[in-house]
Amino acid sequence: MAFYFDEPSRTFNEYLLVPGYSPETCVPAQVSLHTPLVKYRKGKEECPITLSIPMVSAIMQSVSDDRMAIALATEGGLSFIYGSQSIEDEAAMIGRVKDYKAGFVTSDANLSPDMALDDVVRLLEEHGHSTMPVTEDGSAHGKLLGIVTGRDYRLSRMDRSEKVANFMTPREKMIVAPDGTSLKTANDIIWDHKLNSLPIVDENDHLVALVFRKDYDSHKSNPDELLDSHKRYRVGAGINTRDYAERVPALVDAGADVLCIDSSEGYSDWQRFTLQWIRDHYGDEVKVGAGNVVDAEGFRFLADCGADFVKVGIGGGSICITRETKGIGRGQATAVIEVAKERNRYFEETGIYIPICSDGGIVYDHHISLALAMGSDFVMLGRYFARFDESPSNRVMINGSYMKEYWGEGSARARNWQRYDLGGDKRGLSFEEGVDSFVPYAGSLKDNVALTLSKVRSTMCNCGALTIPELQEKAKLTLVSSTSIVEGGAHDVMLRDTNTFASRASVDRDR
Ligand code: MZP
Repeated sequence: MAFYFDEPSRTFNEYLLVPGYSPETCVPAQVSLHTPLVKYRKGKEECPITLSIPMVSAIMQSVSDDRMAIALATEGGLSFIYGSQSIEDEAAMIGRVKDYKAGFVTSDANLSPDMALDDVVRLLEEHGHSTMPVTEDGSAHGKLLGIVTGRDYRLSRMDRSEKVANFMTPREKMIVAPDGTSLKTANDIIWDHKLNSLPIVDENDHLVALVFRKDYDSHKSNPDELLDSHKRYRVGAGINTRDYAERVPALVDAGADVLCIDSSEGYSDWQRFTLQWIRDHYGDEVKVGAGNVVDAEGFRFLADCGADFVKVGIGGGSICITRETKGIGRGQATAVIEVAKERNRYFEETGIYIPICSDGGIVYDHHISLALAMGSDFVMLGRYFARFDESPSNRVMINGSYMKEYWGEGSARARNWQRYDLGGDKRGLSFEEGVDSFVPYAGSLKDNVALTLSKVRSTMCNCGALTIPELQEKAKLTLVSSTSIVEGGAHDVMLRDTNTFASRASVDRDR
């Protein structure tokens, strides 16, 4: 006979945290949000990779590319670059994150000396940048011969066919700095010589990057930024259970710090084979998360297969229709609570702590606090990050409001069939498990993450916790009745802002 769980499966919205004692030392400024990303012998050794904030971005085409990864690592979180693209393209995105040096820009509008003023005007229109290095072959890293800025030409007086070589500021009149110069030194040179930009060149006088005066303030180092031992941003990468023998080496070579098997359902031999292949070829050197699972058995299986972290959640994603389509899944809160208990049992038995990630279904900012309190070490978010400037999708105007496109990996648009693969020769999506949608545009990642985390810190203080482990230890959680959920929002008043009234459920979501 089938097995029946005793409890109904519940979502985050059905729980609240009951405050604990807050001593006077428990203030948001003192809260640390550091949290382990991969398994380690807790109490005996340091975790090899620790996140500064408990947020990672979803392994999705509409969420995590190199730009998102840089923005999120700057704040202390981590992106998993989507795997539903060619191995070369995914590795190139990883490479761009690892090569990125805050404040050092690879020039995308470049000239060669035999180009004409007309080309300058065209590039200006295309890229909007008025500073254009002139290199021997017109490439971003060619031998530097000069530079053209708005001060070098006058459109009203010059012929459009005039050669760049005749009006550029030549190399011998330029101030440059050698490769390896720090951002601070570059900035000092810019100020000392009253420059707008400073080209960085290698020992052969080839252009490496440009540093701009206007960028300096926005690139002052951020105390939380997530860096590797070479001071490069950390980045994760999604993999699948089909082409790992080719994809994993390419991603590791490109510098990926951690991998994650991206699958809608992880309690399977396909994950076991993938993890085994990685352990056979790289030992413990390559860190890899697995999932998704929603119960103790699934966790135990992936832990025994060697997963470095385990992702929890099936069917709770905002764009996910897996529960409707296939009737599988579990309420996210119940899944996290059960998996966290099993994780703790596993730790008691083995001394190895395997972080768990609550993936999908975070609607309000306080759901992050609930997920952490219930035992998650970090959360993965798709819809949340898709709303920001840094997500890869288009911003569009719909009915007078800006929206960003957001589509599921199981939608016909993403066609990520490997995520739903159950073996066999058949390849391709046979039915959709995700939708193609819009989410309200919300501005910059930095501002939104800061606000979200200020709420998490504040909740933690209400619970008397200054760290995530302390929150997990001290949290007191209560189920709420459907009537008390109504009481939880503004009620029995007429809101001045009718839009807010029309979508009460959007306080955090649609900010
Ligand atoms: P959310 O933050 O938008 O609620 O959920 C994001 C999560 O949904 C992803 O991390 C992934 O686990 C899951 N996802 C992605 N695509 C689909 C789909 O097409 C999906 N069904 O469920």
